[in-house]
Parts: sequence; C-alpha cells; structure tokens
Amino acid sequence: PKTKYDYSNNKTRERLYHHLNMTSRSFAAVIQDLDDELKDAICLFYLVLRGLDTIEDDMTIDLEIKLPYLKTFHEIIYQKGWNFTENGPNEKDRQLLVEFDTVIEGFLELKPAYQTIIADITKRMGNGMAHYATAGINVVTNADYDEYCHYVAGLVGLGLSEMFTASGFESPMVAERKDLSNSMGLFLQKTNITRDFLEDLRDNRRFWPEEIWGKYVDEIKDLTEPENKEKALQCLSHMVVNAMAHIRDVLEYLSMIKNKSCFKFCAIPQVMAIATLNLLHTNYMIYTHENVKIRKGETVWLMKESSNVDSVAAIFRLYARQINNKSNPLDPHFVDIGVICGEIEQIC
Ligand code: PS7
Ligand code: MN
Ligand code: MN
Ligand code: MN
Ligand code: MN
Ligand code: MN
Repeated sequence: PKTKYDYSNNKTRERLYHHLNMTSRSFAAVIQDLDDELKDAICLFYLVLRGLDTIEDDMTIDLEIKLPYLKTFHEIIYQKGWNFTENGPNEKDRQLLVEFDTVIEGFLELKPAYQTIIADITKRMGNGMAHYATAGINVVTNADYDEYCHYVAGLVGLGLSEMFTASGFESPMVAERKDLSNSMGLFLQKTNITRDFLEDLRDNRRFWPEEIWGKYVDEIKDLTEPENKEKALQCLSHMVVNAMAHIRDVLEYLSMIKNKSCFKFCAIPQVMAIATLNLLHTNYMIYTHENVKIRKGETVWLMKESSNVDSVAAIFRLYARQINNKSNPLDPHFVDIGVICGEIEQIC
C-alpha cells in the first residue's frame, strides 16, 4: 500500500532524481542503489547540501547577500515555493537553486525524523561555511583545516550515520561513533581540497592550511612557480600524509556497516578517494592542470569491487602499496608515508 512518503509516481520525485543525476557524478548511482527506506531521504539530504554548497562556491555573490543565505538555509528548506532569484554568473549547479521549490516539496514529504537530521546538519554546516567565507577569516592552522572540513564534510558523515541508525538498518553504535563518522567526511574532503588546489586558487579560495604550505613557500601562490618545484612536491606529500591519517578510522567505520546498500554507499567514495590520493602523490600535475582525475575505467572497477569489507580492505592495501612505492626517499615525509602505508597493510 502507498504511504504518504511514497512519491514514486509523482512528478516531484522524477524532478528530484533528474536534479540528482545532473549535479552529481559519483553520488547519483550509489544513492539510487540504496534500499527504499533511505533512498529518498539521502537523495534529499544530498540535494539540500548541494544547494547550500552552490551558494558557498559562488564567488560572484556579495558577502552581504551570501552570508545570510548560508546562515538561514536550514529555514529556507521549510519555505514552500522558495526559489533562488539572485542573478549573477552561474555556478555549475545554479539550476538546482532556481528550481529549489521541488527540493523543498520533497524534503517536506520525508519522515519528520529525517527532516530533523537534515535541518540540524544544514544549520551547522551553513554557519560553519559562513564563518570561513567571512572576509579576513582563513584556514591558517591544521586545527582550522580540520574544523573547516568538519563543517563541510564531517557533518555530512554525522548526519548520514544518524540516518542509518534511525532507519533501523544499522545499530545505534553507528550514530554514536561521531569521531569515525567525522573521519569519513574528512578523508573525502581533504582529498578533494588537495586535488582542487589550482581550481580553488584561481577562484581566490585557499583551503590548504598555512601551517603546512608556510613550511615550503612564503606565499601560497608561489607553489605554482617552476623554480619551487621541489618544495611544492614536498608540500604535496605533506597534504597527502595529513589526509591519510584518517584511513584507520575509515576502515573501522566501514567494518561496522552491516546493510549491503549502506555499505556500498559508504565505501565507494572512500575507495575513490584513496585511488585519487595515489594519483596525486608525487604528481606535479596538480600544480599545472585543474582536471587531475582517476580514469573512468578505474572508477567502474572500484564501484564493482566495493561490495564487502574484505575486498575494500584489499583495495586499500593495493593503493597503500602503490603510494609507498612511488614515494621519494629524499622527501621529508618519506618515513611518515611508509609508516601509514605499513599500518594499512597491517589492518587490512
Ligand atoms: C548527503 C550523500 C558515508 C559516513 C553536496 C559523503 C562540498 C567531499 O569542496 O562540490 O566544493 O569542491 O565536489 C552528500 C560519510 C555536501 C561527504 C562536501 C552531501 C561521507 C556539501 C562528502 C554532499 C560524508 C559540502 C563533494 C563531502 O562536493 O566539493 C550526501 C559517510 C554535499 C560525505 C561539500 C563535499 C562533497 C564532499 P568542493 P564538491
Ligand atoms: Mn564548497
Ligand atoms: Mn563544491
Ligand atoms: Mn573542491
Ligand atoms: Mn568540486
Ligand atoms: Mn570552483
């Protein structure tokens, strides 16, 4: 029998999944493979946060307009009929905001328990984004870096874990382990920030902490100067070690997840992240090209192989070995990377 939460036949649902497919490369497939109880809730969670991130990323919106949007987005999602009307050159996913009434309609049809989780995370993320978007506030220390990544990705992990537990698919322990949930997001976000160095620099956004890059150059943009190539590669391996520190937590988190569709949903982005880190490690291209990405065929293979914890462990072991093999013995992080890679081979 149809419940009021089942909109499988209606136009809203069709539009929502259209937006999901338009805005996400990797998440669209794994979300659509989730069991029915969670599929729409996580699709809406994704679309709400994608809307918020589109505002955060749009460097053409004046701060006076941007900051209030970020801070009140958790209220906007309850306002039936709301659409984004500011003009200005397009962020890639602007259309989602122009038709945001559809997302709001879908959100308001979710079970209240899921609405509450989404609104709470949106509120905390929006306020964190607003803080770091404020003029004069930057990612300076390593603690700032972890805090920014907590706001934009760790919180997603916390919210998803709460949803897994609320659905009954996973035990209460999953929601309780906020530390591990946070690390799931941090590993993805730090990989993204390391890869997107040039793109973000071009947009005048700096997420690499000064506490790291300041050891190698006087100004962050100097990392792209050819005469600083050696320093830039040392800085890159520093960013790689910093991200790899979360892998231990990621593997512990994944070992708690019992539901098959939740497992694949969690594991696929993580194996893509370690494959990406392997591609970035010792790769000077990140300072010269904006589109350093793993190959389509590698992605297909990773998605197919990520169905259980043993094969995911084998994937992590494989990439840890490749990362270790590529390391330069003259690099200051050679030993640190060797230690982490050794640990991964131990755990897995
Ligand atoms: C709700 C599935 C599975 C426990 C839109 C999935 C930006 C890496 O930095 O735009 O702008 O270039 O490429 C996803 C934990 C979040 C973290 C986050 C919501 C995993 C808005 C993904 C995705 C937690 C804030 C890539 C974090 O976006 O980045 C759902 C467990 C959105 C997850 C942002 C980053 C996602 C990201 P950027 P992108
Ligand atoms: Mn962003
Ligand atoms: Mn973004
Ligand atoms: Mn990015
Ligand atoms: Mn991106
Ligand atoms: Mn950008």
